[in-house]
Amino acid sequence: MLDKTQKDWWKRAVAYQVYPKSFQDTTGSGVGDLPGIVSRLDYLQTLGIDVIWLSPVFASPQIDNGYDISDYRAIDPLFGDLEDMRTLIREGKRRGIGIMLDLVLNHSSDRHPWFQRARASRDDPCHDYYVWRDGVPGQYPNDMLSVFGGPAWEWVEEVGQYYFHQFAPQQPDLNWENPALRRELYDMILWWMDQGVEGFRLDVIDQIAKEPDKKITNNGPRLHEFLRELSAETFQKGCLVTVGEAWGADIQRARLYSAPDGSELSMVFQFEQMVLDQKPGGAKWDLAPLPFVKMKQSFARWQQGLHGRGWNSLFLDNHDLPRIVSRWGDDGEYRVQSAKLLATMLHGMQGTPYIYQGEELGMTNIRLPIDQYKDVEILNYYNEAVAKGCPESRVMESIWAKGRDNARTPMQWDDGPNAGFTTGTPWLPLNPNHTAINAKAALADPDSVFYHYQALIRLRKTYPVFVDGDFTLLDAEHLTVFAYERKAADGRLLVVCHFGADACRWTCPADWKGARVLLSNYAEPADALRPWEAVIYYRPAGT
Ligand code: TEU
Repeated sequence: MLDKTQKDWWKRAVAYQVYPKSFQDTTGSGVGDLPGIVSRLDYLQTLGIDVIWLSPVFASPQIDNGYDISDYRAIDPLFGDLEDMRTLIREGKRRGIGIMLDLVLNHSSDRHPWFQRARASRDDPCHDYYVWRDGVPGQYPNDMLSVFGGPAWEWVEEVGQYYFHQFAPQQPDLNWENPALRRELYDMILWWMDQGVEGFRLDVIDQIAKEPDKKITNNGPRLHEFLRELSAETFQKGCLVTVGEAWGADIQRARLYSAPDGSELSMVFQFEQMVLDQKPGGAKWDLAPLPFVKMKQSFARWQQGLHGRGWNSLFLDNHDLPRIVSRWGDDGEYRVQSAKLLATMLHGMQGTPYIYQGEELGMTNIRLPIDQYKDVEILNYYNEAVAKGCPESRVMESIWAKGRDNARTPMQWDDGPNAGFTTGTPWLPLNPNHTAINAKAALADPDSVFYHYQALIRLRKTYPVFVDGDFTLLDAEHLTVFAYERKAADGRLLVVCHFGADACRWTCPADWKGARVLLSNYAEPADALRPWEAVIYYRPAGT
């Protein structure tokens, strides 16, 4: 177990994201719940993780699956109650697994009492907790659009004003310019810290310092000022792990966010690699092949840019992204090999790895007819694109490739009815491949993707070079091989990953001949790289 009283313990940690709706149902409601997570803690302990990032379980109308919070201090009855949360925290701690809550501080639900008061009267102190502009019905303050489509402004008759929303209209943006609002948020965070949570993930944190009159959404002028205040008033009073979601972060900014003095956060989720396979300047739905060489160079820049000057988070999957094995791997013939390769590529790097539920099983994307999707982003996109005359088949291709529900289908626990996820009707269909791809089968197979992740986690905890080592990209222009070296006081690593189904001649650097193999996705060594082969070599210092 990690000693979480040590400063920067999270640099040695591995995190696991639970999307509660889809993890484990214990009531037959078809929706996962907190007791369900408790019942699977032993599984997570076997995997070897140290913290769970729990997507929001707070009271919410669930317009955006809990990213629309109506009470930050209450658990949504869908998931259980506060007592269940306390049990989860306690039972997790017993197994060395901490809970990171997902704080949505950029916006609340329109059902939050603050907003209910804000929309009723301009004179209410809560009115200024949100972002309002005068106007007349039908004439928006400006032409800004929301991330989920449609205008970013919504008219409220009672006050004769528009409010600003970067996401759905039911997610009004909070006004961080208001000190009383900030204080309310800090008190709420301190309250959760008292409940024993070990960290927080901060939703779209780079969007809090918005200035709609200048059309500024992320990276607003006061962003880092707000973050430093937030951190000093809350996180720095404990020994927590914090990660901010920051689509707009470049390396320069990530150094501020994750400054080694701890003045802001532990680290950020940045998305530079995750947007490479969309058309330059295009929207997420405009598909393009992955530019492999650019992808390697991008990872290398981040590895080197934050080494000693900040801290990376490492992830390929989350609840907003399609399944990585379907996206950058091969979810057909080489599903197992390529899932292991992707894990190896990522877990060999410096940073804190995040595993998204089911990634450790090599879970894949799903193709549903449009009427079976639930995600507000998918449904809005479909309606808008079809109305604009985009052929439906093309719209569906985009949704099947990039839609967020790909990652949100229920966890595949076994080959029984509904994969052991629920005894009721699942809120989102299960992937039909659950009869073959499931946790029970993975645990019974020593060559499974699961055990590969377990091995990677063990290696990180055994060899300091995984945590501390620097990063050198090898053969930068190679079209299928991603190879890099890491070096620290204890020794060196060489990670070699061959992205492709063809055999490939790749010459190991001379000083690596005969080095020990720490982990590979093939049982025996060979002269050429085989389909989706991934190997980690190690040399102790001085050899
Ligand atoms: O995501 C932020 C965000 O910008 C995403 O909506 C992103 O643009 C989209 O998912 C790409 O497909 C966070 C949460 O992770 C997401 O689940 C929420 O819907 C969103 O914020 C609003 O809270």
